[in-house]
Amino acid sequence: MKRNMKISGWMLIMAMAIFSSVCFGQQKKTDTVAIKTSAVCGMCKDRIEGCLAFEKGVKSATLDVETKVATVIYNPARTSPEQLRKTLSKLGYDADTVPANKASYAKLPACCKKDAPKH
Ligand SMILES: [Cu+2]
Repeated sequence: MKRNMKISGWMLIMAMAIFSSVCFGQQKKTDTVAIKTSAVCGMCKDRIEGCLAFEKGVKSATLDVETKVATVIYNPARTSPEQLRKTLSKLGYDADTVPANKASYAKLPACCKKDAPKH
């Protein structure tokens, strides 16, 4: 019984060492990409930032409503700019040369559509 506890204690330390090295490894390897979107307003900003934040491999995402540029810090081992553009398209926004997915774009609130009258 005592011996088992000793072994499991060592295993716990080993597991923590592996886990922390994985975490540090991921923190080092990040890239930044700026993607031009068709975002219109603050709602678009929240939608895009909120969605990208949960995207696999994304460390952080910020959208500038003025320039419509989404700046994404990501782990290149887990995602790519192409993948991020696809995600934006699926959300209903243009992303650089990738046009917005038509069905998703149709579901956006009127004020968030790129061809909506200025408000
Ligand atoms: Cu909007």
